[in-house]
Amino acid sequence: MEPLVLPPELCRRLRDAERVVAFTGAGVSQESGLATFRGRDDALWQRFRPEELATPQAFERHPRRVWQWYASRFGTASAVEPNPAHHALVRFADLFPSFLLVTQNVDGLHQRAGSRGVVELHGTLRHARCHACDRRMEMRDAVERSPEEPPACACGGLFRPAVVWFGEPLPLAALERATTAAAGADLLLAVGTSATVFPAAGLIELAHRGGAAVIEVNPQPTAFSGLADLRVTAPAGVGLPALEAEVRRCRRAPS
Ligand code: BV8
Ligand code: ZN
Repeated sequence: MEPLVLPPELCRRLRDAERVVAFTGAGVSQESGLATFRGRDDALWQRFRPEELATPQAFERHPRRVWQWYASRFGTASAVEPNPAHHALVRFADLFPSFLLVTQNVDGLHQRAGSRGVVELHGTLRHARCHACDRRMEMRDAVERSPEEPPACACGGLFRPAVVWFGEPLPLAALERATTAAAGADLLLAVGTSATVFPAAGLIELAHRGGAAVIEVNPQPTAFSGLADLRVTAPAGVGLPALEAEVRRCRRAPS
C-alpha cells in the first residue's frame, strides 16, 4: 500500500482529537479468515439469504438449520486468530484520552486481541440464550451438548445464539452507549463495514453531523465514503497500522 499522507488539516484534527470511536464490521475479521456478509464472493449471505437464517422467523421455522449454521460459525470463529487489524485497534485505545470500540461483529475477536469495553451492537456468538426465557449459557457448552439441534431449556424453550437477528431490536444499553459516543466524537474510524445494516450504520452519519472527522478503512467504497475526510482503501490489517503510524506522527506535532 502506498504511504499514507494525511492533509495537514486532518493531521491537526488527529493531533487534537480527544474522543474517538472505532466502528467495525465483518471486514475487520476478513484477514483472520472469517467470511464477510457482502462484497466478497465468499460472503456469507451469498450462500445463505439473511431472511433464511438470521431472523427469529427462520429459527422458529427451521431451528436445526439455523442452529447448525451458527454452531459452524462459532466453530470457525473459535479456530481463527485475531489479525493485525484487531491488534492495531487495541493500540489505538492508548493514543487518545477517550476511545470506544463499537462492533457489529459477533465473533469475539476484538476481545481476544485484548480490546476492552467493546460495545457489541449485534450481540455475541460466545453465548447462547433461551428464545423464550432469555436464560444464558456458554455457546461452547451448548454446541458441545447439542451440535445438531438447539438445546432445550428447562423452561421448555429452545436455546439460540445470543446475536441480534433482523427484525430484532439492538440491546438498548449498547445502542445508547454507541450513539452517545458517536454524537460527541472528534474522530470516527469506520473499519470493514459496508454500512448497510441499520440502526448501526447510522452511527457514521451521526458522528459526522456532530462534527467528527470520519476516516473509512475499506478496500471498497461504501454509501458513506462521500462524507469521509479520508478513505484508506486497503485491507484493515494493512491500513490500520499505517494509519496508526500517521496518528502517532501527528500527535507528536507541537500543539
Ligand atoms: C432493527 C448478527 C427494529 C447476526 C446482524 C432502518 C432503521 C432500523 C432498522 C432498519 C432500517 N432499515 C432496515 C432495517 C431493518 C434491518 C436492516 O438494517 N436491514 C438491512 C439489510 C437494510 N435492521 C434490523 O433488522 C435491525 N433491527 O432495526 O429492529 C426493531 C426495533 C424495535 C423493536 C423491534 C424491532 C437488526 C440488524 C442486526 C442484524 N444482525 N448480525 C449474525 O451475525 O449472523 S447483521 C450482519 O450485518 C452482521 O452483524 C454484520 O456485521 C452486519 C453488517 O455487515 P458488515 O459488518 O458491514 O459486513 P459486510 O459483509 O456487509 O461488509 C464487509 C465490508 O468489509 C465490505 O464493505 C468490504 O468491502 C469490507 N472488507 C472486506 N475485506 C476487508 C474489508 N474491509 C477492511 N479490510 C478487509 N480485509
Ligand atoms: Zn428458557
